[in-house]
Amino acid sequence: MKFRVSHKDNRTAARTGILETDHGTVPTPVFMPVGTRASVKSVEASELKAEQVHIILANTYHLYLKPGNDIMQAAGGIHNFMQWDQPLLTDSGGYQVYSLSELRSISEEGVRFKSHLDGSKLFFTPENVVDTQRIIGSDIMMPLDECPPWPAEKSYVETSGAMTVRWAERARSHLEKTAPLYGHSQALFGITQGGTYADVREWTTRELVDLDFDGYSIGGMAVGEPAEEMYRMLELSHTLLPEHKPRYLMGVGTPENILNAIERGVDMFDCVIPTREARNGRVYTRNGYINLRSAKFARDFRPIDEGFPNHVCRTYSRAYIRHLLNVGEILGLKLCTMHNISFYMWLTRTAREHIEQDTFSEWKLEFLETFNAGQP
Ligand code: PRF
Repeated sequence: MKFRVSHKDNRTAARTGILETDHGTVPTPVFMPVGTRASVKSVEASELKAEQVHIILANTYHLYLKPGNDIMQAAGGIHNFMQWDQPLLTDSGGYQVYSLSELRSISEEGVRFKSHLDGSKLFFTPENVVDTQRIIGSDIMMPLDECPPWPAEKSYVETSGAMTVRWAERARSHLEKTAPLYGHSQALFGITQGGTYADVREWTTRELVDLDFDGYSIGGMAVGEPAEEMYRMLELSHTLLPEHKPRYLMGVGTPENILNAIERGVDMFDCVIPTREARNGRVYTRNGYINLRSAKFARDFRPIDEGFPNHVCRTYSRAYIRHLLNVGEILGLKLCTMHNISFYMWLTRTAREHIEQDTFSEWKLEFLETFNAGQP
């Protein structure tokens, strides 16, 4: 994997770049739709491409449980399995173990937990999580980490952060003893932690930078802390992370969070918001979001967002999609999902264009003013 910064905004830390993988190049800043179980819910690979999606995310935890490593390897890896031939990033599963599974016990060796599917006992270590990601064959892998809750005692965040750094080191040395299985190369990022304690964040970041990863993920954010605290951590991270490596803010976020993070030097994002909300009928417009389940759209034959340049807005009305949702037709969920993905792709694409023209800040303010004014 290679990364090159192509343009730096002249007033903020925003930058555009190009991430090169063996499955193609990704312009940054980029949003990665979430395809946890090797599917961006209801949307095919060819449809993702049509919405100009460059890279998607999948999850080691879920894929390890089902279909399991045997089937994944027999399929020739995830790209082959799901027929997605573009870049793909996998999260390590650490975060999912904490949010989904029962009976976790964390030790220096790794994390013991019970599967949320059948209660079977499992054990993730920094080493076997790299092995599983070799089998999945993602272009970019994440090491096992621990994401502390917010708020958490400083002493806990310190101890946990130190262990995350040691786990990252173990992941790195194990990576060097293993090889890709399918002929394409696989990058490994480091994940910074430290919650909102500036000194712990700084310390974990410096340690990981010394280990020289292919890129850096900023973990432990968007877990309930005020947005201003997250922005403060991003400003700190910007001063510590090497300029020529990609930065990925994990699990973020709303359009506003994303633009504010881009302004602070972040290059990559993933979040379930656009796809999850779509399945509740919430769709994005440049004037804020609307809920298509509402009866007020029953006779509204306008598109979701008038003049928005995507397939769903060119083709269907609010009234039609509302009807589909209302009677439980699965096409309704799919059209909402495709629309929201395309909205997030438009958001990051437009951000890139404005960074290149040195007009990012003005555009951000203007976009947010219109977007927030329209909120219900
Ligand atoms: N670690 C990992 N995945 C994540 C996070 C993290 O801290 C977050 C934080 N919100 C989202 N996804 N491995």
